[in-house]
Amino acid sequence: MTNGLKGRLVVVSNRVGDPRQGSAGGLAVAVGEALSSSGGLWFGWSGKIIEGGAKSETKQHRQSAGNITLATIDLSRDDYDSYYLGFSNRVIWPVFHYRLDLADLDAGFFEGYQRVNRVFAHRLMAELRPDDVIWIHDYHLIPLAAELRALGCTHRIGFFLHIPLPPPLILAAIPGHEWLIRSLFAYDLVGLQSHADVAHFARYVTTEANAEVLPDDHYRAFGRIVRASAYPIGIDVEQFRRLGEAEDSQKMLRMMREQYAQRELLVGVDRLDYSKGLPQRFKAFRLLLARYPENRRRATLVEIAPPTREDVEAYADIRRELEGLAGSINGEFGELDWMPIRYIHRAIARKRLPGLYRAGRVALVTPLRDGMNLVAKEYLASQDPDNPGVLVLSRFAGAAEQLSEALLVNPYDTVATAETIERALRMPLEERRERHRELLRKIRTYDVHWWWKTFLQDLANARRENH
Ligand code: GDG
Repeated sequence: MTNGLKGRLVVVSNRVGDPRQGSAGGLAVAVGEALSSSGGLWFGWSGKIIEGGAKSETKQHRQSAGNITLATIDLSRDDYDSYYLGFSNRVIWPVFHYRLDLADLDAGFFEGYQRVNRVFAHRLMAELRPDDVIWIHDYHLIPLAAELRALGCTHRIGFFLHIPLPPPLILAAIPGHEWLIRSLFAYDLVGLQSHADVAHFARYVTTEANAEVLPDDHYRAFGRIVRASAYPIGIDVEQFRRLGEAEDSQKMLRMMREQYAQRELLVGVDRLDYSKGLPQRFKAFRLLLARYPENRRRATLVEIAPPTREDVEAYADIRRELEGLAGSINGEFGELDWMPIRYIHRAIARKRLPGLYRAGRVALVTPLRDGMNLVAKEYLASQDPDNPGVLVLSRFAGAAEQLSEALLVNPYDTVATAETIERALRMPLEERRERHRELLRKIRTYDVHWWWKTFLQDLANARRENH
């Protein structure tokens, strides 16, 4: 399989993963596959922080992973604090997930964000060949194309935003939002997760930047034309199913079925993040037990929530809140032989995940806001089509636009969510099969191969009046 590009593919993302290591999820798997298909360069931060250095190190690491070259740079402590922890994770992440209350908007991280994007641009320029096609990923690197253009780069450059793009009036809370969105016009193609995100982009650029709307998702503003379209990211369904058939997953499934033989299992798998709606999920589960007592001693919620970004304060808060909630629910309803919630603050190996998903009669994927949510798709791919489980999915996950046959919920409405979980637990086999058949068909059609091929094809065909 090739990626259909004439030139070499150059991927840039904040973190760079070795695609040969099976542990990676989400972005790393998807991008790794696009790169492996015909080789290329993957450029990003090494993950190393240089203590004491004022400026980001110019030392570059280079490594080969099959037909992919991995090129990475280190960051100074200052740059890590302002670019990564600061602007990326204390400003863009919360605001783009509609959480102005958690954003640190007056802390002046902006300069560090700009500086690191400039360093990336300088380092990348030195790597480029004339026919390269560049694909930049995610919110850490929004202005990278603008910095590259400032250095004279005329390559095709695409951008994919993995997180949601909020409505204009939320975006406008970020000091420097005009600059941020203007910098998107340095790309030839901007990919977003959902049609809702594209609508927000269109509304922002027409109202705040007087953009002219052109046919086929093209917009003209700031003297440039950009295309912005939806490319909902998918998973490698067949690979995930194969992972489910392998011994590690089968062992996991057997273990779960033995341990919970008398129970009905609900599963949740999320990076521990305030966008994932975990406290609301626990509260809905508590209401399920309170309002539908037949679930006591039966329904067990297994929540796997490995830590992320623990050096951001909001993450320590959510962890404390969850531990408190799990403890109080287990204290209130638990019995000597039944613990309602198993909350595990550690990752489980990827090769065992399909077994866990398959053991779950119901999956609770209830983020308050999510770009897409791949866990929903992994759960569907892991089910037995003859006896599938039920997906309870937040209407605020990008995935809800596609996966309309899931049971959609408003995660803020814990009473309605509890009712929907009850409905999921009681759903007749025929209805479960029908819904699952349609959902599986969708995730197979719009899988990860579809995602990167369609994006790269559109990037190769993008209008080039800009150059
Ligand atoms: C961002 C956007 C968008 C989770 N726990 C474990 C584990 N995971 C894996 C899952 C899945 C991945 O991590 C999480 O992907 P999501 O899509 O659910 O969410 P984010 O990490 O927030 O990703 C999101 C995505 O980018 C892609 O564009 O869908 O909206 O926020 O693959 O399986 N993997 C292992 N152990 C765990 O405990 N091995």
